[in-house]
Amino acid sequence: MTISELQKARLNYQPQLAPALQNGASVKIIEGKPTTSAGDSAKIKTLFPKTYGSPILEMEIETDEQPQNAINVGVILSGGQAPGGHNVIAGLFDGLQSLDVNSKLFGFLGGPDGLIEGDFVEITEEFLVPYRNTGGFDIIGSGRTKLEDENQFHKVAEHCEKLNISALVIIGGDDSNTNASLLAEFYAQNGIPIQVIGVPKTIDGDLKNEQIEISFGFDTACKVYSGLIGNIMRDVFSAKKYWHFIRLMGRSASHITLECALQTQPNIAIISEEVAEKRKTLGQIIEEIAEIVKNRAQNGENFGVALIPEGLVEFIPEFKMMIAEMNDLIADEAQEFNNRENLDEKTEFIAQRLKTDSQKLYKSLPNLIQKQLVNDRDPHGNVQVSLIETEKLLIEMVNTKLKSNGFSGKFKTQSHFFGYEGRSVFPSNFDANYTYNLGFTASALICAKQTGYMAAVRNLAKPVLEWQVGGVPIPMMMNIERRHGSEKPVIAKALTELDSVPFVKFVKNREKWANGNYYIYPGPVQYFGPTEVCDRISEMLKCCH
Ligand code: FBP
Repeated sequence: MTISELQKARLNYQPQLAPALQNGASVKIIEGKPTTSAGDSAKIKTLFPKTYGSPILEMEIETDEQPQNAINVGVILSGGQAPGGHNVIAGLFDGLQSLDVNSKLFGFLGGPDGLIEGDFVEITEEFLVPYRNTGGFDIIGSGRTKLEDENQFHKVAEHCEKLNISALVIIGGDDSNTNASLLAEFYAQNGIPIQVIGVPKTIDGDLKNEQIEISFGFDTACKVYSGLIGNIMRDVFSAKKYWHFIRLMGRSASHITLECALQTQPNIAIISEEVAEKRKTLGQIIEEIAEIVKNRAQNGENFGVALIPEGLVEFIPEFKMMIAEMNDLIADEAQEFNNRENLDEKTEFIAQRLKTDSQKLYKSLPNLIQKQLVNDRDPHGNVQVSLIETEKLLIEMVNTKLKSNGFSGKFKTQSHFFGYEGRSVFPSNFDANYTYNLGFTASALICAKQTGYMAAVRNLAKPVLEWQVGGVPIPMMMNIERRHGSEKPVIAKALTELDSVPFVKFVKNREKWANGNYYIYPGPVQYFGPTEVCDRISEMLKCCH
């Protein structure tokens, strides 16, 4: 197989290990105080009698090494790709080998489905070699099936028993780690001898809290998007004739948009959480953008760059209400709706039945967006908000607004969506090291006979030699939320906080960036070269320290 020169070079990259792991995965464990949960402690305690209250664990290097037994471990990747997944598996494998060379690692294929169906591959050194330090999740694949009911838990246990697996590692986002915690608790309650350890993954950056500084993949994905945004900015500033509207991935939280804004200094960046907090209407957002376009045009600058978070529309209160009404309508009148022959008729069907306010909003939307709202539905019939081309929605509505205000300048536009470009990239040095340490830490938690923990690496803004590793009990991150009509224990999603250092920094600068041209050109992710270029950490991490 032909591989790129960069891939060849990256295969030889040796991630550094935090000091505690440098003698292998058999470490000294320091227990902290018992913990509680992020919210609803009494309910979480009842739901997790075995794993609630466990202490935070810190690891130190073990100087008095004891011989360890071989362990068989299973691993899955769950949810969307994030740079560094392969290195979590590499770190886990190397950690297990450091305990005993006869330890075995089984990768279950296609995410949770592989665990349920017992579809696996044994991960050996030879198998692993071409994947070290590479992007993607193709080593074993991933999936979005939810692992949450007892039948599934029993099936998983049966497959584990056949392979003599005594621990599972689930690499995923907030939902997958919530499920890892449910699985750990179920096995602990039922005396099934399988430990479960989670690893924090998602480019969205919304799986973080006081103990988990950042999920892996965020650093690389933001560097890729910021590099692309910077390229566009340079083009914009050269040609001076277009406004570029760029929608950035991040299903719900706006961390990616905020991070990219701080890395590149665009003329406009919308942060969904602020929109929700200030209860802004779509009309207000359009007016604010139109105002910036007009002001820049008055200075002779008919160009600019605007960043739009993927999840925006769900954070605009009136839009959220309209989508909820649409979902109900289509569910209640499914047959009538489905009988409508084409998209125009379906659009009309919806337009006529929405309540007054939602109807007004729906009718004000460009036809393209009206159709997308009706057409792109998930398997439950709900609107798939992430597929709505918000950047085009804003362009068209700003254009209309400018015209109705008698704007005489130019508003020529280009639209983009950056998402998949950044999810399977070679991990940055930061993510390559971080993920390798996460995997290795997971093996140390397994060796220490822990369950219901998430692997944690802290002090990430500092060089690897100052990183601290350990484990955080997953119930500690949980609260109770209403999901699909019933109360569920879930890991609280971390949204952008409006008093956080990154957001405050953004607010302080945004007016200046709107009216001037302070673009920063970060360039592509660099893997070799000066440390300030290659080991640059995200603005989000910088602000945390
Ligand atoms: P995870 O939360 O599973 O890591 O996935 C995040 C994400 O990349 C979002 O940013 C995006 O909205 C979504 O996945 C896209 O999902 P899909 O890969 O199914 O198109």
